Amino acid sequence: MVLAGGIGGARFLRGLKSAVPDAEVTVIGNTGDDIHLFGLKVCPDLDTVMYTLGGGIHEEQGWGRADESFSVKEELAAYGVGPEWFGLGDRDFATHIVRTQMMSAGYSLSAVTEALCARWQPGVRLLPMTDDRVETHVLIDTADLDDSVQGDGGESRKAVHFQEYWVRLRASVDAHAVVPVGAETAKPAPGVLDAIADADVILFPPSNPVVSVGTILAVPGIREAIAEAGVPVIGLSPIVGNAPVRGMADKVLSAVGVESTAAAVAQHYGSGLLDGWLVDTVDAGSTQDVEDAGIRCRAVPLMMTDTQATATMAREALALAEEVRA
Ligand code: FO1
Repeated sequence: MVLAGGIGGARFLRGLKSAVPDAEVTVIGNTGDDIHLFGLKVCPDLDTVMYTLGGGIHEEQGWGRADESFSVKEELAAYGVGPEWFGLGDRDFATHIVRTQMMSAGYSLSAVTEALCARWQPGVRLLPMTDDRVETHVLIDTADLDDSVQGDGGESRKAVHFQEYWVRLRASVDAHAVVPVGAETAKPAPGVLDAIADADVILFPPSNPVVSVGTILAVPGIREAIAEAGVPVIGLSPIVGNAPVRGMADKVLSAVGVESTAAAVAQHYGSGLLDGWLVDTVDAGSTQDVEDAGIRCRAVPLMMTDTQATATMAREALALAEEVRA
């Protein structure tokens, strides 16, 4: 079982599938990044996993569809309808239309995700963390914004949707808090707690520990179920050499008071949750700190440069799982 955010989680899963092609893999996907745009429900992380494993992803970008065009977005812009900062392509739009249509007809997000996956055949069972609406918001200082993105004026702090923080602002201003709005009353989606209870091993890919894995763990019952599953829980550090491998994880880590180091992220999850942690070889010096925190730790190459390198990482994670199980 794997908890996954977007690009990092999806690429890790591709390596895992390559390493153990016959394994039954259930993925719990983050839905805190979801956003409603143009009356449509967009689920970036679920779609990134689905497209990546289903062969439809834009490889260089890591999100959205390959061979994409943007006629709909351009036509909307011609009507003055935005946001112009979020790149929804024509092919991608079809996914959001199908999802929204099914949800308007009364289907749950998990039922819709299953229907979308019937087309993409990702080779994993992809479950949203919850069928309830959860939206990650980021608290920022309006004084930090330049004029082009100023708020209405007056207020000094405001909460923006995670996508606005990530894509529009490029995480260029400090995040003072990250709040998964709605998580506290959300219920795990059908199948999520059973998948955790039935798992042989639980993996945290090198996804963002705050806005990806952290949001999944914020759904009441999920963290507890993982801690009590009685199987090895192994994570891979998204921080290599004190910087995020990709993305801007350091920005949101500081919002929750966690240093951008591989050891600090392991301690943030804690030994109550994690049994094992992989750090990159450049961070080999920090393995003792992690072990001192009660988490078995190994240093191995953690750059997901291609599927083969990622498959090797997945094998290392599974080997560490066997080591802690023994
Ligand atoms: N990321 C960007 O940097 N710019 C975009 O315009 C953008 C659009 C987008 C549309 C659909 C989708 O599924 C993902 C998209 N992403 C875009 C990626 C996304 O914002 C984030 O990387 C994830 O939410 C973080 O996991």
